[in-house]
Amino acid sequence: MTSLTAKDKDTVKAFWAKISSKSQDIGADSLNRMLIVYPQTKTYFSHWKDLSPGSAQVLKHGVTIMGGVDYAVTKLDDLKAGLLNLSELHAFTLRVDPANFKILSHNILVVMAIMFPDDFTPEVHVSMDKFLAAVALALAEKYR
Ligand code: HNI
Repeated sequence: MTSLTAKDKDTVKAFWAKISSKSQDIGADSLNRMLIVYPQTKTYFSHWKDLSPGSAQVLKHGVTIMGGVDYAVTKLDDLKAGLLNLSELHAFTLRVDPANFKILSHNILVVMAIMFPDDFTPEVHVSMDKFLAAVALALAEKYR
């Protein structure tokens, strides 16, 4: 995976600044889609009592996930170090199969394209895709 160029980082920061006020909606819809389109991911949330779209827990976790993405945007220059704790949580405590990181990232891109069609240009798309792939790689770091 090619690393993020300076241009990628600027593109990610500029796009994120534009859309982060909607991060709750982005997170909730991305999580909803992941649970519906890839139902195998539900197993990680079986301890939740209500997995239905728009449930308080799904909405709340949508905010949580995007909080992680928001934090990753501030750690663009060293995602592995920045996301170390989160990687340990997902690897050791939650035992999330790292293949699912790509699945969630895909859904986040789909929701961004739907919600921000004008801003989500091909240039933004490639930088956001590379950024989310780098986040997935950093989250999978502790699996090695
Ligand atoms: Ni993830 C908890 C961020 C992908 C399943 N996850 C978190 C938390 C953050 C977070 C932040 C809260 C940590 C805390 O409580 O301190 N998760 C992210 C990010 C990504 C991601 C940034 C990728 C972009 N998580 C995934 C994926 C799955 C996943 C792909 C499963 C398919 N995450 C969880 C579960 C929890 C979780 C399960 C605990 C939720 C709970 O309430 O018990």
